[in-house]
Parts: sequence; structure tokens; C-alpha cells
Amino acid sequence: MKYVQQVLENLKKNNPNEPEFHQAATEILSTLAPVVEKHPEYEAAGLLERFVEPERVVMFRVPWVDDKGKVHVNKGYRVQFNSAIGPYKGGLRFHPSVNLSIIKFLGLEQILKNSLTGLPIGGGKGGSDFDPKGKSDREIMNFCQSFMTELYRHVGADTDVPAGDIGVGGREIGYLFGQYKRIRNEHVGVLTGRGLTYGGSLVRTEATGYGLVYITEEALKARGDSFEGKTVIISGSGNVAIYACEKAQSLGAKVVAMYDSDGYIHDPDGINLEVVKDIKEVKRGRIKEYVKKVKKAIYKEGCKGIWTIPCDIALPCATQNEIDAESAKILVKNGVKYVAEGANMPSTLEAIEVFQKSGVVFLPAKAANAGGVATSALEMAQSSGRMFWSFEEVDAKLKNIMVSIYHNMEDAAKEYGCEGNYVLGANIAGFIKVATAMMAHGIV
Ligand code: NDP
Ligand code: 2IT
Repeated sequence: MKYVQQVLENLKKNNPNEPEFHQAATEILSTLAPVVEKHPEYEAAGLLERFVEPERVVMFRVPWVDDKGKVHVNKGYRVQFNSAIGPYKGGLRFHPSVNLSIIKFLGLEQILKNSLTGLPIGGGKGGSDFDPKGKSDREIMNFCQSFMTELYRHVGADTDVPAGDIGVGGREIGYLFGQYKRIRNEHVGVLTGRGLTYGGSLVRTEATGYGLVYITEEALKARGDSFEGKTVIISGSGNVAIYACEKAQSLGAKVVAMYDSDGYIHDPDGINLEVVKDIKEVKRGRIKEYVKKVKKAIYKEGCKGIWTIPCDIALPCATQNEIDAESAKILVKNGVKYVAEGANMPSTLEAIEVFQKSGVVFLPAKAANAGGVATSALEMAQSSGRMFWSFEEVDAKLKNIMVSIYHNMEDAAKEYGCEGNYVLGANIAGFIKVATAMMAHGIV
């Protein structure tokens, strides 16, 4: 459709050198034509042009001092993309690859993901090109304090509520929260993923991985199947990967491989997750140490080889573009039936096409990994109410949300004549709520 194409062309022209942002926008806009056709008032109101333009982008200097007294300067970002349905909400990523393009792709995805949760949260994302790997606790603290010393003026419990993402876990959220509280003299829900002693929610740590497995379980159930006895590959070995593995195993699946950015482990009898947790969560070590503890497992340098291991279900849980068309074809050839994205945009556009053309059940990130941010919104609700729900209560709410997301995207895909196309279903189901709110607010 001409309007959608024009918006995408202009976006590429006006935001050059932002390939990840172009990729996410292409995936989204290429599915929205039927909605825009049904609602000509959207074009008249310049809705798509406004939708793809962040409300605000903050970029700042983050100076910090290492243990040897050397001064370093990193870039800090917060993209406040869309607040139509609630305060900006989305994680902070600390990774050397971070740039504006990556934060904008993540922010754009986050708008629709947050809408899909059914909870009142807008879309935002932030981070830094700081590399937490190999840094001491004190260096991490110095960095987080410096980062928040600028960020505090842009965020707030009713304005913008960041959380974790790659390189930002409980430790970092603690230091960021401590500095915010110190500057503002307010103990409020300005961040989620907080520790349980200072406003955090049970299940938030597990939420993204558990949610990913819950939505995949619903897709299996709809086809008269289950995780029982399935062979699963999970890329990454961080927060999302570990808890996806835990829940999949508890449902009877055999998870045979995981990786970090150096290489992958293959344990055909099933990964011993306690060993992985000890290496990654306790010691902050490398996945290759697994084979020292589990002798029958093998370790291979490099990540790509993981996709050559035959599996029924693939759960990419590391980073963007980790599955290209070549890896997708190998997965399909080896019989993969389900691909559910725990990471954000882990499949290239070409890989998605391979999966969809081969009849693989493909659950896109903005639906499949929404459990993390959904539980963040539950953390916000608990903070506002100054009370806590039990593990079972939060877990039950998370599961309901994931099941609803599955059915909402399924229904939207059917309504628009594309049954089983969950990329289209998730985009449309997420977009309609945001568009309706934006229309109600006038040209803002
Ligand atoms: P973590 O930092 O806990 O773990 C990231 C994992 O991915 C690590 O094993 C890391 O390996 C690996 N990884 C990161 N970058 C690369 C790379 N370039 N190549 C290969 N491996 C890489 O992050 P999370 O588990 O929190 O996040 C993982 C993904 O899930 C991200 O895409 C994130 O955006 C997404 N996500 C996270 C949510 C959350 O609640 N945390 C919610 C929704 C989505 P190494 O240690 O070697 O860097
Ligand atoms: O990509 C994501 O949804 C996250 N990193 C979690 C965001 C959040 O605010 O919990």
C-alpha cells in the first residue's frame, strides 16, 4: 500500500545508517497495510509518521573512573518512543554494540509488545555502549551511578520506568535505584526488576523465560501437542535463556544446547541447569566451563554451529539477528517445528520468511518475550498499591497474559485473512490499541 511504503521510505531516508531500526520498522510496517486501509482516518492524521518517530531521544555522556583511576567516557541513551497507552517502559542494555539504531529498534518493538500485554505501558528503551564484562563490582557501581546521575531527570514512576536487558540484571538495577533514590529522595517504582527487599516482584527474574515457554506451550496445545519429550535448543545463557530452560525442562523437554558469545555447549542427554546457573549467575563465568563439570558434554567455539543441532523447538534467547536465512534453512532441514523468540529480533527478515514458508510455527519476539515487561507492569502495580503478591499469584497472572497474547495474535491473524501468521497477528493486535489511543489524543 502506498501510504505504508511511503512512510517506510521516508523513515529510511530520514534515519540513514540505522539498519536495525530499518529492519524492525520493515517487519512492522509491512504487515499494517490492511489496518490502514480499513482506517483511512489514520493516514489523514499522519498516524504512521508519528508512530515511527520517537517522542523524545535523550543522549548523554557517562564518565566514570575504573579501579586503576583511569577515566572512561561512554555514551548513554534513552529513547522515549511512545506514551499513548502509559508511561514509557522498557529495558536498559549495556553492551559494547549499543548505538542509536539498536536502541530505536528495541524501542519501536517495545511499543507493540507492551500493548500486547494488555497493561498500561508505553514504549521506551535505553542503554549504553559500556561493556560490563570483566569489570569489578565497584566499576559497575561507578558506572551505574554516573549513568543515573543524568538519567534521573528524564525518568519517574509515572513518566518512564526502565528495567534490565542485556548486561543489566539485578546488580545493576540495585545500583541504579540506589542512586535515583539518593538524588530524588524518593523511594518509588522508577525501575522494575528491583530486589525483593526494596520493591521488586516475585517472578520478575524468571518472567521472560517462563513467559516464552508458556506461550510456546499454548501454541503446542493448540496443535494437540506439548513440551514433553521435545528436543529444544536455547541460544544465550543469560537471564532469558536460563529461565526458559528451567521451565521447558519442568514441562518434560530435553534442552540440549546453549551458548554465550564465545561458543556453544552440546549436551545430548540434557543440560544440567544447576551447573549453568552456577557458572553464569554465581561466578559470572563463561559457558565453556560447563564441559569441565559435565564430561560428556562438548564445547565448540563460535555461535552459529548451535543451529546445526537437530531439534523440535528452537528458542533464540541471546541477541538480534542471531539466526540468518542459512541457519533457518538448516533448522528446517533438521525438522524444527516451532521457533519462539526470547530475544528481541533474533531472526533476520530472511530467516522469518524461511520459517513461515516452511510451515514452522513462528512466534515473534514482541509476543513471545512479552512476559518480562508484563511482569514489570505487575511490579509497578504492586508498588503503586504498596503490597506484594505471592509467587503463585504473579506466575498465574503471567501465564494468563501469555495465553491471552497467543489468542489475540491468533485472532487478529485470522480476522485479517492470514491464519497462522503470528508476525502479522502480533503487529496488528498490538498496533490497534496504540493507534486508537493516539487518535483520541489528537495531533500530538
Ligand atoms: P543477559 O545479559 O542476561 O544475557 C545475554 C546472553 O546473550 C548472554 O549469554 C550473552 O553472552 C548472549 N549474547 C549477547 N550478545 C551476544 C552476541 N552479540 N552474540 C552472541 N551472544 C550474545 O541478557 P538477557 O537474557 O536479559 O537478554 C537476552 C535477550 O532477551 C535480549 O535480546 C533482550 O533484549 C531480550 N529480552 C530480555 C528481557 C528481560 O527481561 N531480560 C525481556 C524481553 C526480551 P555473553 O555473556 O558472552 O555476552
Ligand atoms: O525487551 C524487553 O521487553 C525487556 N528488556 C524488559 C523491559 C521491561 O521493562 O521489563
